[in-house]
Amino acid sequence: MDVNRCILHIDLDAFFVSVEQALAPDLAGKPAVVGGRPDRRGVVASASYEARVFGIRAGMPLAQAYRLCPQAIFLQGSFPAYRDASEKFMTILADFSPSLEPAGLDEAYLDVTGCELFGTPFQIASSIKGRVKKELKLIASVGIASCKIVAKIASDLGKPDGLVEVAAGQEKDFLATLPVASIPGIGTKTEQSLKKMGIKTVGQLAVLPLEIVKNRFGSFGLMIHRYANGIDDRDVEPPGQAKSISRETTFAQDTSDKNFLQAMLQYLCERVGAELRQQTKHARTITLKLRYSDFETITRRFSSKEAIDADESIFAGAVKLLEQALRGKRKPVRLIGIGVSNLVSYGKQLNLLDSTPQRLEHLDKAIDRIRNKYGFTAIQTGRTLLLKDIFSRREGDHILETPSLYR
Ligand code: TTP
Ligand code: MG
Repeated sequence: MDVNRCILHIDLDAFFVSVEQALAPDLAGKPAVVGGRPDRRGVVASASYEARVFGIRAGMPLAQAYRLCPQAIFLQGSFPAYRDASEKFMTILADFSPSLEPAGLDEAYLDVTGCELFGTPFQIASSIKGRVKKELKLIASVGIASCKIVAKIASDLGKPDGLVEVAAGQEKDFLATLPVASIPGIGTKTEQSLKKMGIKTVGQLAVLPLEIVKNRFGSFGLMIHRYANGIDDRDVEPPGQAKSISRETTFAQDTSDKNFLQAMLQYLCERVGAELRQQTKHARTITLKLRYSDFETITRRFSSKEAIDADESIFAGAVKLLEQALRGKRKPVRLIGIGVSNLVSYGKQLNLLDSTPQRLEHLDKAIDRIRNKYGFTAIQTGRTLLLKDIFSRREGDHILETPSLYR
């Protein structure tokens, strides 16, 4: 606990769907789902709270969502609109404190320590909610606490339209009765393991002897134990220090076709590369994510001393990881994703760091310019031509790839 800090966690309610509802007010108050047509494969990305009454949840197959609520409105989704809303949301937050850390498109941490000028933390949270509602027609849920983890759990607990403040010193009491799954990072697997140990609430986890959590869950165990005790030293880190950039996509059909996988990988590398260059960053680490048909999910990482930003360099690393990952595996692939991290900013060291051949640099720059003007798929390169059919089948706005949530 740090009584000196005051951190807000702000998360928009039913983000994708709420943006759709703000754009088409006749959707307001109705069960609606973003993710695509229910007769296609794919999962629910976002469900309105009206749809959640029927049991629909993010991550659920669309077909199941349809069975639960056939009258729900199923929307394809339009990523540019979400990005636009996200940027406006972050701009509002930045008015309240320079210490702003976006943690996703629709969520952010804001350190308001010493921001008395704008009022008490509760008043700041209320002002944020008011501006988001008025200017974006969206609803924000806010948690206020002395550390990130408690602020995040508090914003989640109050949803929808929440505003929950946890007074300094009350963190442990606040968490004690909540189910362990309230702690971000504790998924079904850990939840089940803890249950077998007789641990159901955060309070029970908090008092477990350290040796037991360490032996059972390693360093992850120590982290959730600290969180369960309301202890989280992480600072709010503004995006200058952005940690990673990633893109992933789920296939319409599971596939073992190596050429196709490589084509999609190249496309995703190009998306990541474009974003990297837009942020004027270089990356030292590449991470491949694969989900197989049976939902087994793996990540493979590669780091080098050299920091890169060229599409071709990212792809070269990624394709090696893909080959390693597929070696000896028979299972078809359901999802593929690529991320870069360990980012460094362009700066005086550019010449030292940047060993990208000039040819590649010019090529990427030229392609970036055209894509910025005419859209990303205006140019398709090399093996991504294989994906032409996919691009042409998907009409209008579509979510082919989403920034992945490697959390
Ligand atoms: P969340 O904030 O987790 O979900 P949400 O905003 O839809 O609902 P709420 O916060 O009220 O519980 O995620 C933000 C957006 O990220 C969400 O609107 C859609 C996208 N997303 C996916 O694409 N896939 C997912 O599995 C999840 C959880 C979210
Ligand atoms: Mg949200």
